[in-house]
Amino acid sequence: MAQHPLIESFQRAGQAQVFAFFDQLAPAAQQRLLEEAAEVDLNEVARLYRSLVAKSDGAAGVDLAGLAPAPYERRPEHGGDAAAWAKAKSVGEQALRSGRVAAFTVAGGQGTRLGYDGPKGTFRVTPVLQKSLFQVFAEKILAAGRRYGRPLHWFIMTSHANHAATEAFFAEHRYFGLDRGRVHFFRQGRMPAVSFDGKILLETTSSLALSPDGHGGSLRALERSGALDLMQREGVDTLSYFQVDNPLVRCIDPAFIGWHVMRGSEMTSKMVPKAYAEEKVGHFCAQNGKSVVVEYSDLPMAMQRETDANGQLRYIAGSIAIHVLDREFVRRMASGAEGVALPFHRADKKIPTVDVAGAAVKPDKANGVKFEMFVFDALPFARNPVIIETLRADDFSPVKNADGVDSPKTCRDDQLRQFARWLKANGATVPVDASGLPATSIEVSPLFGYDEDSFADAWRALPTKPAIADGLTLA
Ligand code: UD2
Repeated sequence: MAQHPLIESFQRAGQAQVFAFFDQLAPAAQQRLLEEAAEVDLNEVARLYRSLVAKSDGAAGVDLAGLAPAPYERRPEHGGDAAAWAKAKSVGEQALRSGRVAAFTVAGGQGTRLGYDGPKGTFRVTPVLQKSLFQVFAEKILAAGRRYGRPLHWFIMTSHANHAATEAFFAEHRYFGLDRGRVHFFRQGRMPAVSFDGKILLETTSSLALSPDGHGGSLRALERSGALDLMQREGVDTLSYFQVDNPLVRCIDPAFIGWHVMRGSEMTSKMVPKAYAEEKVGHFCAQNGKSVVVEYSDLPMAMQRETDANGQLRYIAGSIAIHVLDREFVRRMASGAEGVALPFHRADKKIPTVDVAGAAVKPDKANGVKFEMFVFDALPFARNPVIIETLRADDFSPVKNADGVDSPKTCRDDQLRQFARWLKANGATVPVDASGLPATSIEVSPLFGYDEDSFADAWRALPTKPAIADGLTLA
């Protein structure tokens, strides 16, 4: 076989199979394979195989010792300290006026459950104008920049698979009115899949089975891409993190940012009380004096169903993947320094690969393992972490599935309910059903109002209030 220092390092690591077909490949294909192989950290793969595959029977193996529900800041309407919330809001507004805050979206996921072909952010979600997820976020960020007199930087993490299409979508839509110099795309890292005996799998004879390294990969990707340095140059030290699938999210929430700043927190997270025991969200917990998130798949169902003396779920604090991160905390987590790295999780998958003759194999049961990091695993490393309650109706209605829960339909209805609530709170007559769903399709552009305060100001300023009719849009 052709000799090359990279090939030799794979041979020494017991991964010679990666180059089994190398001599038969055209030079361009050889080059591509070498480039992919150069992305692989062989020591990391060996370590992950030893700790997560060889030693384990495939069970999650999450340590539940000493686990208890995490404390959190309740909303004022649920008994929280109204004065502290008001203070947090004004501290957050001050942070926004001083330009310390940037928005950050993780958009590297593959969106397979939705069955949509294309970057998930390009999926159309709004009830009347059918705006895409990206457009909704862009307009919220644009509007918040205007409100606080400081345009915001927006960082968007993509994957190898959707990077070019994501950039093209923004260019085609002229960045939805944002200053293109403030919209920053970067790709997340990839991890190779391995067989159950630790061999890195080929997807074809000339390519590795590589997949995104999880949203936790965002921490190292922020560092590697130079985004953290850019933030530092721009005086940004606070990142408002959210997922691409949730158009209801308050991308820029002054009270949330304020709690983070006020407490000198390195990572602040939002919780919603779980709707029901089996809801598929992570759980904020306390363990050995630290805050942790335990995924729904890792917390035994008996614990998820436990109730307290009032009959309320004990593990009530659901994680909806909305965080505020301190820039230097991200840098520390990304440094890979001993003892501060995010752990990897294993997921057993059916991984398309090739057989010894190089023929394609489409497995019908799991044939290997993918490795992913989760951003919420940073929480136990953060100084002064804070968890605050938010109202689901104002922050969380993701599009994940084609039908049923968390689908385009449920998300559309939740947007309609929010618009109706804002209108009613400001004196408009909007007929709604028992669930708050208006009878008519209406839409409020984030550029008109993107939360109850900005909406109330814009509504008040309207010289004549429009009649609420089907298809009404406030822009
Ligand atoms: C996530 C959380 C869950 C809950 C829920 C709320 C995990 C493991 N679980 O579930 O506890 O908070 O969200 O909606 O996170 N992404 C990347 N790169 C990747 C993988 C994902 O950018 O390599 C992004 C993806 O584009 C999306 C987000 O991360 O914006 C969530 O990904 P998901 O759909 O895999 O998470 P889900 O629904 O399993």
